[in-house]
Amino acid sequence: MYTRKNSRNLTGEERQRFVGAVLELKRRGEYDDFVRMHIEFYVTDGQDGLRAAHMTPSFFPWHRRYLLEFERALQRVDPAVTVPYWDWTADDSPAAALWSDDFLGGNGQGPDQRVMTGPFAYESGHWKINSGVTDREYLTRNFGRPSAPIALPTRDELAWAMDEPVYDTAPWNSTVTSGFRNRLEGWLSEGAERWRNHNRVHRWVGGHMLGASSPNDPVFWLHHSFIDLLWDRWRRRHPKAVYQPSNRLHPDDPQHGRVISLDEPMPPWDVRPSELLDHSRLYRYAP
Ligand code: CU1
Ligand code: CU1
Repeated sequence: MYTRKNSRNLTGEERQRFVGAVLELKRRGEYDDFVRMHIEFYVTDGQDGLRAAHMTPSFFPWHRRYLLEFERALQRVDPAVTVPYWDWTADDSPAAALWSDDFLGGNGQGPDQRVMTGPFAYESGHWKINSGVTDREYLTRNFGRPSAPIALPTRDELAWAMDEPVYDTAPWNSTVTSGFRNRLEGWLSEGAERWRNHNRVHRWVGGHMLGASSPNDPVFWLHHSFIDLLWDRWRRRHPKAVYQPSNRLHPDDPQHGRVISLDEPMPPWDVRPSELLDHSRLYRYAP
């Protein structure tokens, strides 16, 4: 049993050990295995096949297990390390301590949006992008997308998702407009407000955080640690709500074979969403 802390409360030593363990996984090649897994499971509505990770009810349990695998890898390097979380409703600007030189480094600079500061700058010599969706070898960020500015989600925007009492609803994809899952995952509506909550944060950081290879930016893990915390918070607020779909979809359902119900195994681990609902024996979140 261990604790995941708010990233703003990490001591200097805790930051250093988290960064050190991430860099060691990168050096060993294990980090890029995680990036490749995320690319492999980035299946959208427009594609065929099972959607285990995105645009799907199992968005939360899939990422919970993915984070646990990453955290176990970090802990094989340094048993004291856990994945901190980034509360982007509070630390909502480029001035947040998260982006300091001894933690995740700062914004991308220049026309190529290259990260130039901190341990994940290309010039540090330890962070070469090997599995991206482009052939750029340096990490990129573009905070707030200045060409068409967006802000991080506010508390009210997050509350709009957290207040929703139903977990998810048919057709279980990116188009559903009700249900907690897509209100937090954030594939909704059109225009300026198109990207909500979880997706908005990927858009706000920009650069590598935009696409299937988003775990190339280590902030991915801190973002998804907060998403995992929010799933907990939602379950406590709606104790009668259940994971949906709770039963296998009928073979005539157009989403049959495309989404994972409560007791169907989730690749690549063959773990069921029902086995991932309660993590209280493994870890907790510090307030
Ligand atoms: Cu993901
Ligand atoms: Cu994400």
